[in-house]
Amino acid sequence: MFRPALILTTATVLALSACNNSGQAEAKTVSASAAIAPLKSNASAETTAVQTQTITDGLKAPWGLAFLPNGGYLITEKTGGVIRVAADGTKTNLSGAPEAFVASQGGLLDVVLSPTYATDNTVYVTYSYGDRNANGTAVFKAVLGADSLTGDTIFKTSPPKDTANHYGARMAFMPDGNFILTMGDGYAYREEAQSLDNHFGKTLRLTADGKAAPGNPFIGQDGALPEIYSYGHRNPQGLIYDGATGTIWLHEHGPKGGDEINKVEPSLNYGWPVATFGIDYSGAQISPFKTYKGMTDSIYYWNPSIAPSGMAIVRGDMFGAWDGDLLVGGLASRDLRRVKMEGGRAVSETILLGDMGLRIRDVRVGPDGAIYVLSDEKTDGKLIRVTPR
Ligand SMILES: [Ca+2]
Repeated sequence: MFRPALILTTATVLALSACNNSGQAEAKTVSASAAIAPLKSNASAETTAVQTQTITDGLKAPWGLAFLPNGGYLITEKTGGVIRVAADGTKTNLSGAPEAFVASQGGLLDVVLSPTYATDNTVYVTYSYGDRNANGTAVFKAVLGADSLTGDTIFKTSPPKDTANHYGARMAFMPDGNFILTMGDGYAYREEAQSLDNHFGKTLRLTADGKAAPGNPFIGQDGALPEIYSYGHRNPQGLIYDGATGTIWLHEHGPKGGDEINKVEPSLNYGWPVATFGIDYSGAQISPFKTYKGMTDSIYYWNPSIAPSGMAIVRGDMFGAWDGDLLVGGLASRDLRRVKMEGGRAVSETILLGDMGLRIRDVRVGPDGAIYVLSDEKTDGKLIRVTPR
């Protein structure tokens, strides 16, 4: 599938400009669902001292991290395998992992435990399926054995694309037993994020078996895919469900500038590529609009970009006043960001682990309350535990 994004973009912008009779293309239009304008990142150095401990290293571009009940870890390597790491750091490469299309941003991607893991050892792994000409994001459901995965692919995004970029691929389970899967815009298909007849630039809500979950907002709508939960996203590589508040938080890569944190709710349009604080990598304008009527604003954005990947929410006492704050890994910024939250809004941001200079691919809060990060090196990626000093 190929559609000329640049031409379509220009047409879209002209059409939207024609609709804006005020001529105030740069004016901040207050969206229907968010009366408060998004806050722009203005990060400062973290003042709380932390210490780090490397649990294991030598990982091949680690991408996703999950915690096993026995104190061990499951890690996906984008260019390697699915790895079980024992509490002491010993690694086991599991047999039976799905065969991924490994190129550029594709490979083995996220990993989460099923909510039913305690009784059935079920885990979920996302990966990029296909080949150079036709690929997308897939979900593999498997039973975890001592040194194996036994399972099947239960879902593939459609239609396939011919780029090796913007797979989304983060997963988060919700209390109803369904899970959210993010899908990127495929880089060359950004206009498709506004169309409901495809999976590009969407969040999808799926059952434990990979079907469209009952109650999804566009079920029964002509031309709309039933898996879609929200749309108008670019490339979301951070996703959490916060059980304490019942909130789905997502972050997504902007282009040059305009990385965003969004509060995800069903049926809403998050704007890409009509509304963005970013510009194209060439320096060209993507859209004259930063916000747009009927589309939902982010709560927070970065300009310049940090290239966010991985997300967690601090819950518990270990970090004191950080309870309820969001953590976001930075690839380009080579650090970890703590976004302080008050009443569902971002209020400030601090920079952690900047002295390590590591591209951070994933961040999670463990069952012990500590923060865990994966660093993105090609052959020496690390699992690092972060605790207060
Ligand atoms: Ca947006």
